[in-house]
Amino acid sequence: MCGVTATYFIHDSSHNLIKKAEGIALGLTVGSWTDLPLLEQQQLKKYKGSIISVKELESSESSNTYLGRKVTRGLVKIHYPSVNFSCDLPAILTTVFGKLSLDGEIKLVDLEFTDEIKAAFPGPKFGTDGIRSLVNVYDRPLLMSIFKGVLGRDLNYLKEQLREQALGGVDLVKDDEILFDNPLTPFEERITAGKEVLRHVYEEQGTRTLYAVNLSGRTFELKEKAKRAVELGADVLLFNVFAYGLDVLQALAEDSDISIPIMAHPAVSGAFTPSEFYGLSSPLLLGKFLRLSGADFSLFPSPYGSVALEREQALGIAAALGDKTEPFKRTLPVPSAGIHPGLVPLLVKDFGLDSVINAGGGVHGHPNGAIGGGKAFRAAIDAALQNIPLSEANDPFLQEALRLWGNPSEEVKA
Ligand code: 1AE
Repeated sequence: MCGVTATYFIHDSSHNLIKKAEGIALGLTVGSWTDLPLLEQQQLKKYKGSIISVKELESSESSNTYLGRKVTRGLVKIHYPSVNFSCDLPAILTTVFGKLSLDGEIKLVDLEFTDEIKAAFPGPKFGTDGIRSLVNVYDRPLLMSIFKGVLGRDLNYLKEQLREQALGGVDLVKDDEILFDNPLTPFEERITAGKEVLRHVYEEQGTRTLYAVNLSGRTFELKEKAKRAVELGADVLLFNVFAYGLDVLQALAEDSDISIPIMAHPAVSGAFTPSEFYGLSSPLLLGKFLRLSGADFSLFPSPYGSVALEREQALGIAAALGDKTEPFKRTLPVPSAGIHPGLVPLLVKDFGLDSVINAGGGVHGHPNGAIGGGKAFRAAIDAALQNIPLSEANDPFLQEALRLWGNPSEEVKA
């Protein structure tokens, strides 16, 4: 059966999940079914959606209270034949969750693709292994920091901030996602200035840091801009994919001239994912779809920081990004937001070696500045990998960070 199979989480007020499932399978494919003459029914058969399963779940008092009425909850799986759509996410999403996304308490939790359909998608160009060879780090999670407080600042300020971050020993530095092309720090100049700074740091201390520049602007200008970035020697492109659309990411990832990794930022994705009742699941949007569309990195809120995601959801994203049964390179998970060194053991335990520890405030807010922040994180990563409690790690920068922000990994154990 070639096509896609959608899993929906439904809260149904009419208490008839089978009828609801039939309505979806018909409504999103051939429209009305039983009212049509037999001949037409035969002609339409190959386009009809089919119900794969309907599973009723235990009722939930909190859901009933929240919705103000008693509902039946359930998981419904429906298969849509591939003859109905062209092999692109806009067509597939409109098929499985177009009008349906507007129709009451229904959430798209998963979408399974057959191999023929997967073959139409690029997946990451570099993936986890490719990124590791670019930074030449194979035995620990990578460390990334974020420019902060750079709006209204000039190139010299950015250069100094980049230098400090790199001297702290981070593997990557990314633009803040809210830094767009602007007269003080134009896109192209950020790239050339960034290269020069990072070359100097490499010459001084032998550590290599990559810079992810924010690819921004109007959709139809992005490809040319990305190619120019490659010509100028950019390392990585940061991309606010959900402000544009997954198909735009795919178009960038598929272009062989855009020969550098793409880092997907989750900005705007919170408009689609957090509700239990509506939207799309985080593992689907920030995991499966981003990987399919070609993101080399996926940023998402960790379960622990300032903007936290439920742990199960965050782990689900990472599982989708790294699922080895998929025919794509793996995407690096980047659990983020409000991360400080005291959280490193929890992140390493949850997301493993093949992940990126990412922090803005947790690097720049260190009492010894961004250099101290980077060093504190590197010491925390080393300790976590050796199973040494952070409080016992012999590193002054790390101990300073723990005094400032705490040490939740040991508080949890106690
Ligand atoms: C979920 C994305 C996190 C991000 O982009 C960002 O800027 C985090 O900043 P901090 O680490 O919370 O200061």
